[in-house]
Order: sequence, then C-alpha cells, then structure tokens
Amino acid sequence: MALLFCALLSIAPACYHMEIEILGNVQSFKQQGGLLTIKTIEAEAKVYVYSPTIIRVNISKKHSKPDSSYAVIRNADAHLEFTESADAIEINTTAIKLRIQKSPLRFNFFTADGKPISQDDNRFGTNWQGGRVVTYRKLYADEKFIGLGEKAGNLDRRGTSYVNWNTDAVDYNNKSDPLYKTFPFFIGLHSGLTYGLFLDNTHKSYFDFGATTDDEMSWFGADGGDMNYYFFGAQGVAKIIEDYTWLTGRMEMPPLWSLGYQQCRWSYMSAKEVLKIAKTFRKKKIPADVMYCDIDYMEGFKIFTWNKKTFSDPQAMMNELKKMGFHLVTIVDPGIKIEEGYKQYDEGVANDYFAKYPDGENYTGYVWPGRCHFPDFFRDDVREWWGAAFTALTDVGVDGFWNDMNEPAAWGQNIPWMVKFADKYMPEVRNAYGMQMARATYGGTRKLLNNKRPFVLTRAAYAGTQRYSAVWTGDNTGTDEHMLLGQRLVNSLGITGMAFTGVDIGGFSANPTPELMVRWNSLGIYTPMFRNHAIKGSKMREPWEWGDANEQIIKKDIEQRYKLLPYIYSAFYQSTQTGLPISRTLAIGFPFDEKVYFERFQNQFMFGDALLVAPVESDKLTTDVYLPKGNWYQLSTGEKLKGGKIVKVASPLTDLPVFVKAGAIIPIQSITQSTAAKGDGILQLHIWNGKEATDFLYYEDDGSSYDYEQGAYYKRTIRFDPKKKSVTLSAVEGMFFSRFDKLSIVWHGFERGANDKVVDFVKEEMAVRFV
Ligand code: MIG
Repeated sequence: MALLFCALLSIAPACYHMEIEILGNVQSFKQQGGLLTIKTIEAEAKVYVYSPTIIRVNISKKHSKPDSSYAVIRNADAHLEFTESADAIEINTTAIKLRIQKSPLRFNFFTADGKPISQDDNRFGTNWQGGRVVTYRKLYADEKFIGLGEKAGNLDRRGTSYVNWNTDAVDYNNKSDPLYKTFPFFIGLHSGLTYGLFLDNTHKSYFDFGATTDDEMSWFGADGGDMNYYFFGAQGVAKIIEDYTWLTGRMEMPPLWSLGYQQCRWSYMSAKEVLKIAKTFRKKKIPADVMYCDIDYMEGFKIFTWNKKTFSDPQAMMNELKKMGFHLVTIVDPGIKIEEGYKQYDEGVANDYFAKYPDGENYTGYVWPGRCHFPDFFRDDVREWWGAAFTALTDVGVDGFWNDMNEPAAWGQNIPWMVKFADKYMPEVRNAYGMQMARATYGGTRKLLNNKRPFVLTRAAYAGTQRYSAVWTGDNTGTDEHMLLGQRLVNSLGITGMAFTGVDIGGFSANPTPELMVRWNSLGIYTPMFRNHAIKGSKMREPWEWGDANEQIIKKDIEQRYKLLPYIYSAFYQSTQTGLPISRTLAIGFPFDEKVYFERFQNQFMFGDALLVAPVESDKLTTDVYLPKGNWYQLSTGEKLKGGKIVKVASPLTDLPVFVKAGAIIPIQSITQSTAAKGDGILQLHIWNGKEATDFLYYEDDGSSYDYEQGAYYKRTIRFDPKKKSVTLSAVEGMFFSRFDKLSIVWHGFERGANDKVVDFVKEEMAVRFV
C-alpha cells in the first residue's frame, strides 16, 4: 500500500505541470478613440481613461466580448491622448501620468508632477500561473493599505493576505477569511500620497499586502478572467471614495423608517409574538420602527408563503403593526423547495429558471426547506420573475426584504464548480450571486411598492451592491471582541461604497452579558443600521430583558438615535451625492496620522461630519481615546479638549465616549416613538464653537417616496461663522415643506451672550446673530 502511494506521488509531477506565462514586450499598439490597445506576443492590454483621476487597465490573453461588468456603471472617455518615446508610451491627465514601459510591458503610475504612486514590480509585473492571473506591484517602505470591505483583521492591512470567495462564514472571528462579501477595492497610502485600485473580476480573487513576500512587493490576482483594474489617482481618501462610487454607483435615499431602531430575532414564532413585542415597545415608550420575521413565518421554509397556523392572517398582523407605526421586514432565501404544487417550484421548472449542470439538469442542494433549486439571478427574466413574486409580501404591506444565504449557501458549503448560471460556471460568478439576488429583490419591490422606497438588506455582496441594498455582517458572536471587530467591518465597508451597514447588535451567537448588551446598544446609535438580532435558542434580547436599570440606559440610547435623525438623514443624503459613508474610519479624514492605525485606536470613527465615536469594551470603565488634530468637545460633558493627543476619559456604561468637532453644526429633533410621528415641530440646531467658519448641508424630504427625484426635497446650507458672529441658513432649495416650523439654536462653548434662541423656520435666507 505504502509503496503504491509513493509510486503514485512520484509520477504526479510528470502529469501536472503549471505553466507560468509572462506578459512579454510591446510588439505594436493602436488607438481607437478612447481605447489604447497594446499587443505583446503573449497578450493584449487595453487602456482607457474614465476621468482625469481614473484609468483602467485590462490585460488578457484573450479578451472576451462584450466587455461587461456587474459593478461599473460608467463608460470610458471617448478620446485619449498619449505620447511615445523609444522605451515607453505615456498617458497624461491633469492628475495622473501613466508610464507604460515597453520592454517588458509594465504599468507605472505617477502624479502629474512625476511622483511615483503605484508601480509594477519590474521583475514580475503581470503574469499567468495556470489559469490564474496575477500582478505584482512594488511595495513602498511606508506603504499602508485599507479597504477590501468586509474583511476581518486590522484597519491597516499591510502584512496580511485575503481571498474573495463569498462564504457562509458561520462563527467567524477576527482571523477568518473569506467572509460573506467581495469588494476587490483597496486604497494604498505612502509618501504622503494616496491611490486606489479596483480589480473588477468576480472570480475567486487574492490580495497580498506584503504578507508573504520580502518587503519589496505586494500582489493581487484572480483565478480566471482578465487582469482588469481601475486605478484611482486622486489625492485624499475621501476623493478616492468619491471616484470609486462615481464609477460603481451610490446608494439612494433609504426609507426614513429604516434608520429607526430595528428589532429582529430568529424567529418571532407567530404573529401573536411579533405583535406582543411591538406593543411592548409602545407600552414602555421605547422608540422603534421595525419588526422582523425570520424564516419561521413561512410554510415549510417555502419562500413567498406564510405559515398557515402561526401567521394565519398576515394582513391583520400588518394592520395592527401599521397602526402602531411599525414596518415589517421579512426574510427571503434563494433556495426554492423541490415540491410539486409549490408555485415558485412549478414556475421555475416550467420556465427553466434554475441554475443547472452543463447537461441541463437543475442543480440540487440542501438548505432549510430540504432539497432545493437555486434561481439563476444572472438572467434578466429570472430577476423579473423573482421580483414580481414579492406580491405575496407587499400585498399585505411588507416593505422591507432581507436577503439571506445568498453566497449562495447550501449545507456542506461546497457547491460543485460544474453548476452553471446563465452561460457561466459557478467559480466565475459566485461572488456576484448575492448582489444579483439583491438587484432582483430591489428591482421587483421598487416596482411593486408604487413609488415607495423598499428597504433591502443582503448578506452576500459584490462591488456596486450599494445601488440596491444595505448589508449586515452576518453571524457574529456576543463578545466584546466582536463588537469591536464589527465596527471595523462597518468602517471598512464604508471605504468600499457601502454606506448603509449594520451588525447584529448583541451578537448573533452566544448570549451577551447585560453589560455588553448595554454597551453595544450605545454603539448602535452610531451604526448606520441599528438592528438587534439573535440566533435561535438564545435568550431573549429586547431592551427590557436586562433589568430595569439597563432598560433605562438602552431606552435613552435609542432616544438619542431618534434625536439625531435629522443629522443622520442629512449624512445619508451626503452619501447619495459623494459616496462618503456614514461611519468613517479616521483614515478617511486623517490618512497620514500614524496613531489612527494603532490597534488601540483603529476602531474609532467619525459618524457623519461632526461626531467622533470611540467604541470601548463593556468592562472598561475608563479608556484612552485618540483625538486627531483640531479642537473637540466631549458630547456628554461639553468639556473642551485639544486634539493631536491621547486623552483619558471615563467610559461608564451610560456614557460611550463621543466627541464633537469644534465648529460642528448638528440638527436634532425631539424624541418620537417612531419616525412616522410628527414630534414637536422644533428643529434644534446645536452649534459647537470653533475658530473657522463651517458649513452643514441640511436635507429633508418625505422620507418614504421617490418624489425627491422630482424635486420634492428641502435643502439648505447652514453656515456658522465665528468671525461674523452669525449662523445663516441659505434660501431653501426644492419643493418640499419641512416638517419643522420652528428653529431653536443651542450654543455650546461660547463664552457669553449667545442665548438660546427660538425663531420661525422660514424658507427664505435667514440669519441669526450672536454677540
Ligand atoms: O442558517 O434565517 O445570517 O441572520 O437569522 C442560518 C436564519 C440562516 C443566517 C443569517 C441569520 C438568520 C439565520 N440565517
């Protein structure tokens, strides 16, 4: 036996030989409009300019047609200019100098004034290793890397490597990789310069930020397809995010209700239980907007059905929820149960809508309903069909749709690579499956809801998913470590265009301590999506399950969220315009401040323009916080602090450390029990004194329809000018009437004379002066 095994081993190398193929030297090139095509004996490179700060390089042995992308929504410029010399071709924009070396063919990016930003490793450049294509880049001594979206580990990804392969990552931890999503986009920082790189390739992909090499190179690549990357040369992390989201799209205004407090559980087992929980929120006067139904609302886990016993009258349940001002989000999974007589199964088979093996047989995998087929969301007709089926939910008034298990997940986790979606095999498109499901859900429900905004949530995603859906970070655990990791995931997702993000507050698996539950809720205020969720079998998690004293703290936290909604909603508007996330790692605003990357400070973030939040473990009642350069105030005490240093602050469970940037303008409203409630009609404008003039773009609309696309919004710039001693509001733009009729100005950090003022909130330009 042993002998035979050796014999087999010894012949293996003779049977298997991996080819390394190099890129070679430039043989010829030609320009057609906005495209420069460069040929070597081995391959072909296409270069396009998308904007002065974005250049695309696409290297392939065999370019496929047509050129398509799930992520990119823009086209290249129609024209491109270059110069040629004996050893290089040069493309110059106002921001980038791309020097294309001829022998061997290499791509080297510089600033317009010639400083190197990102260069190929001249030894290896781009090459093919079997079917895999890889590019090696020069690593700069002080280079840092941020990005890749939902990836565990540290903010600075230098010294680590990652794989993108969407996975149902149950019980992941801070070392796990891959997780659920694929965002092959990172930002590099060195020598005071920034650049971004987006590898638009849905195959399994790899990023090595100097983890497994000497200090000379980093590399990235994919198991198939082209070396197809977009290079971003803008200076400044925020500018690069703006460009990346210009290219891949930005989120739309979310329904306002989805920014309220969301209560979820696997599962509230009956309509009666859903209503009981909702009523308890109202009885206890704890604000909330959203209830969830996890998989148990269905009949035998069949998508688009209601359980006849436990949810016998969904319409009646919805009516009661609505009366209380609640919205309902229901879960959908991709797996369609194999069962004759079940509508989705019958239609799917009749119309051939499922993913299949190359011989035409439908692929079968096991998930909650048992044996299932999986819709081929890569096809237009399948997405239409899927989207239209949501009437089962929208007809009774559901307007939130939670897309789970769409990595896709099947028991055993290892779907055969022979499974085909549209005309592609699974390994090529797996990473985009969840995105296409979210796209189908969004497209269908947007139509069905008649001008109302759907709320879509997805677990799996690919670059560009922000156009369709919010995301959450899957099955985390109820520990302090996970609370901090979750914040890093949210902050990192924000770098890659995903502004609407959340984690399971309290942790999905395991039971959090009461202290952790309280702490995590206080961080929930400052999480774009504020949702509580827990695994089946765990202890109940609702705010009143933690004792009276803790209930009061959690209630206050949720109230704080509701007060901040005008500020938060305006931050979402900003994201729809610029792509900047709501939760911003400090690396966005302070990219070259070393301390921002220290492990003990790397979880800190700006929530919108004005608030710096420092997440702290639940058992740490004093903590060090790093305040970047500038002046700050502690939100809870009003104490003024000088930045550019580490400060020690108290961090009891009643007071998560939050700081306000000097000069901040923060609009706040009265506490309401849901976002549908009117409130007292007074918008409070909190002005935090500073030395420089500052602006805040205030935005409001009806919070629920698409009328804002037709101009039904209310927008004005608020300016605080300490030198002129005034707060001015520009005239209102847009055709919507504010729900506030009074404006009350609250002054912080002013020495004297600035009295709180209540004035009429008029549409014309207005100025409030102080002495
Ligand atoms: O196999 O629907 O991440 O949020 O509660 C588990 C049940 C399936 C995984 C999701 C989780 C959800 C759970 N789902």
